[in-house]
Amino acid sequence: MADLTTNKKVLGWVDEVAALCKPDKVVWIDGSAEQLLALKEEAFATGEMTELNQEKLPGCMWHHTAKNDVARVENRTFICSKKREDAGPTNNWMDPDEIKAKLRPLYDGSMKGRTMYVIPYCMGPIGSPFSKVGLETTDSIYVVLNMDIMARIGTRALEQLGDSNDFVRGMHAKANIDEENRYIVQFPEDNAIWSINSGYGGNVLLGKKCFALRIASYQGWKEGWMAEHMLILGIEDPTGHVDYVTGAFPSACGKTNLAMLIPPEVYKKQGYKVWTVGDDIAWMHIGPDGRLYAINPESGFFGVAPGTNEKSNYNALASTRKNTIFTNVVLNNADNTVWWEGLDKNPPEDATDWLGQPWNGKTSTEKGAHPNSRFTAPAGNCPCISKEFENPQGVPVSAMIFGGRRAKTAPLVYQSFDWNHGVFVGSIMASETTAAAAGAVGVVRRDPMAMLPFCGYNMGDYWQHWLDMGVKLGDKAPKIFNVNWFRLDDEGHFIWPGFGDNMRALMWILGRCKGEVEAEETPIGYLPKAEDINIEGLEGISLDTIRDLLSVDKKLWLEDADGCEEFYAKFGDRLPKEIAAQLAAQRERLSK
Ligand code: OXD
Ligand code: MN
Repeated sequence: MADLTTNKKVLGWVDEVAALCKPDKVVWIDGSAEQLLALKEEAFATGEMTELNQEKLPGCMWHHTAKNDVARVENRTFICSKKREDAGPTNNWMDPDEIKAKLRPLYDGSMKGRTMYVIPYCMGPIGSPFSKVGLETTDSIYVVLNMDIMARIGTRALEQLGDSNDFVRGMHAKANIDEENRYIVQFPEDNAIWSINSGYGGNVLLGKKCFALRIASYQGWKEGWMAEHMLILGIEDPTGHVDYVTGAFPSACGKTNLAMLIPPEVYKKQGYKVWTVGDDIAWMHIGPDGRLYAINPESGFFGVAPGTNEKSNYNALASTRKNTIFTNVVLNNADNTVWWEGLDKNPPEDATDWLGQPWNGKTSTEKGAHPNSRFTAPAGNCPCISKEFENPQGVPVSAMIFGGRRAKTAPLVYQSFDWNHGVFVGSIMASETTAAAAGAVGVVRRDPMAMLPFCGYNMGDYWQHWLDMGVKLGDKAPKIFNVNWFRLDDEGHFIWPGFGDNMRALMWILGRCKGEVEAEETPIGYLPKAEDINIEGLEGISLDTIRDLLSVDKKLWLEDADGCEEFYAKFGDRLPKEIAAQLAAQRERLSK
């Protein structure tokens, strides 16, 4: 097959990868409908993918991974900068030459008897000055078909690249899906990613976490922009004006749900609407007017299936009704559709579970779908996709929100005093483990800006980069907030209803951005007055409940400050002085 480009750097790199992996043939992915259709047919024929009911779920497919290959593997993920201290204390590190020497034999000949696909892809809208190109080589049709949903692939990506050498070189090989030899390695200084022995999305769709967060966060630092683990949403008011908000939450804290929320009746009847620009990643640049603008580098959603239903996230479910890949969910043999825990109360009897085994949902005591089973759905399917989704300049950001799962400490919503205090608020972000997940309840995992597994360089330098961006943005900087949907009552029940009702906190946030609503100054930041959170139409929530949700327990916050100090200590002299000063100042305010 003919090469798709004359870019010598691209051709040279593809030759090198082919010489190492030794595939029987090399196929360039041009992204055409015919080529993708032929690949689907091939995957159906080999059993790699299963075609679903084409009347009920047109264009949809089912796939299951190996049992040992169902999630991102943080302990096998490396940031291989030349110097260990440039990866920082929160990343695994190995010397780049050493790890290459260790992994090369694993790649060597791993594609014998297989085809190597070369996928050119563009992260961000084609034609945007903020988009970036990558190439991924892989021996997996599943990867090709997922990349087609998650990124703009094929000839158009190569056209975006032109003769430039500025592309991320991503080398994936399934090899034997051997857990012991699974490695997800980023070389930020070389624009390169090596991923081997996995077929799970987060490890192998290299445009996503590996490039758009780990490599891009490093690029953003060097080039003066930001790559963040953030959703992007727009709130349209009854006059048609849209304000945009980004939000960083650790994995499994409801980013996709917040990004696609349906306003409660009280706002809907006034004409408010919510539009989704992105559900996972935001790339942000300072625009000509000095404001911060965000694009979503992805073109699809790689969402968690279990718990997604008509009520919890109508828009996400609707997004999966066509041209979607389902991974590790239940296959309903009766009508060749899919099911997962939390979809409805009617599990299929004649089914295949995520391991590919016969499964009866009415009698089985085992789960049919893996808890981390996924849908890969085109963003264009989403009923509330923003009309700015393809805007090459992105959308202006009015507010940034941080949030985690905190049973007691963090109030429903609060605003930082200013940008630097907001960076501090992001740096102390944490999420508590739940009884279901870990056993020990309330164990705090620090996850600054929700970037712990995704920051491609020393997190101390990353905080300094945030502080520097604040200086550049000056009074045009977005306002920074923190939210917590997960406060528990004494019986361990969630107090706040969450989901669409989170709009009530977003409306306070927008009110603050516009200077329309007052706040109480507290040691941790500006808090709403209880009566400024709209509770019209909320059952079982009174002003007293809101007061409770907004309470700040100084003792708990001081204890938390000790945890922050311990965490900060790991960074030594890479901890920005300003961040240490913010913690000291907060402690002092709390001790008064
Ligand atoms: C994640 C994801 O793990 O988005 O954060 O898949
Ligand atoms: Mn994520």
